[in-house]
Amino acid sequence: MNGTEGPDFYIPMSNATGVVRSPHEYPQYYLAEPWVFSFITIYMFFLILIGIPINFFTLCVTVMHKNLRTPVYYILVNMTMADLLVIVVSFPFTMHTAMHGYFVHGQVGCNFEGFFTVHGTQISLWSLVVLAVERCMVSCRPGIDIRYRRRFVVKGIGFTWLMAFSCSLPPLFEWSRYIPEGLQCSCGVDYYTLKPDIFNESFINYMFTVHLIIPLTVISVCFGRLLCIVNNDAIDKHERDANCLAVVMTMGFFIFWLPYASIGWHVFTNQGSAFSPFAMTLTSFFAKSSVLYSPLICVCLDKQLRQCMIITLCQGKNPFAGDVGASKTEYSSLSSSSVAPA
Ligand SMILES: *C/C=C(C)/C=C\C=C(C)\C=C\C1=C(C)CCCC1(C)C
Ligand SMILES: *[C@@H]1O[C@H](CO)[C@@H](O)[C@H](O)[C@H]1NC(C)=O
Ligand SMILES: *[C@@H]1O[C@H](CO)[C@@H](O)[C@H](O)[C@H]1NC(C)=O
Repeated sequence: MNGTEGPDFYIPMSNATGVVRSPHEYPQYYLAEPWVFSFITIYMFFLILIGIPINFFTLCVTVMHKNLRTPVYYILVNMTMADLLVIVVSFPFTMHTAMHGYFVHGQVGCNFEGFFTVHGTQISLWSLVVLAVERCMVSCRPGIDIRYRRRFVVKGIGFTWLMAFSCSLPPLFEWSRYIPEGLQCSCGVDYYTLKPDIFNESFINYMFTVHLIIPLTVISVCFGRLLCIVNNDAIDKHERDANCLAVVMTMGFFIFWLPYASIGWHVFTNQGSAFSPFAMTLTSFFAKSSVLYSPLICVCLDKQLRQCMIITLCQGKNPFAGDVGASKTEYSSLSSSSVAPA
């Protein structure tokens, strides 16, 4: 045996030596030295510390500035909200778990952490799908009505939440399950056992098909069509910049998530074979840092957003108090852009 299976865990280490213990009850210091767990704790702490302000700031700036109320930014708002959800709700659990070296919160904590991580990530993934389709629509049919695009994106955002729920909820209701993985201080879905009583195999196949392959295919088809018109001058410069932003954001997402998805798929298709808990932990914690990439990419690539951020920052001590009058006179050329939300 290459692993030790329990009722609610699977540890990728043989219990021949008798040291393996349930990750819901005992520290897992036989999998890695305690300093590795401390390192993970500090890493999570930094993700929370950096992730909250940059996502929150991006969210505030996008909501506050009227000239950022275009469909592309609606999607950005959806993505930053999803990131915040993951950082605020699920990361503190992960950090606390790593601090103790095992799942101190038990199966409930595991469900909680797994659910919110998968849910937030799926919202981001489906947001990128909606974005790709929207980009395709705008670029292939220039002059399409902005109100139509808005309605499309608003419906699309509803759709992202629906799709996210259809991936994150089933493991809570006995179609597969959330289970500690890697060094046993974060939770993912069960790639490790077949568990026919919870139809694990069908769920993993469903998850990889509907929640990875299909979105990836739709995105590829849309971006494939964008390639043909990349230098078409009939298309507004702003729209072409937005296309570029969409492509880079999507690449960012897959750079963070494909290593984890590949390991999960490998473990699933090679049931019972030996794999390193480090490989799982390394890729899953790398994937967790994806909560930082979308605002960072936008700040780097999007001049308009950057400008709005600078305006917000320079407005005074408390830009969120909405000092509208002053900003209107001081930044006359951009005055229409700095109206506080109603
Ligand atoms: C730290 C916790 C992690 C990484 C939790 C689990 C994540 C999943 C079960 C992820 C599933 C997938 C998502 C959300 C999007 C890309 C494809 C996927 C199926 C690997
Ligand atoms: C591993 O083996 C030891 C000694 O036989 C036993 O006490 C322990 O419960 C086993 N661990 C698991 C998780 O089954
Ligand atoms: C343990 O892993 C090795 C290498 O991955 C594999 O060849 C072997 O069949 C596995 N043993 C069991 C019991 O699955």
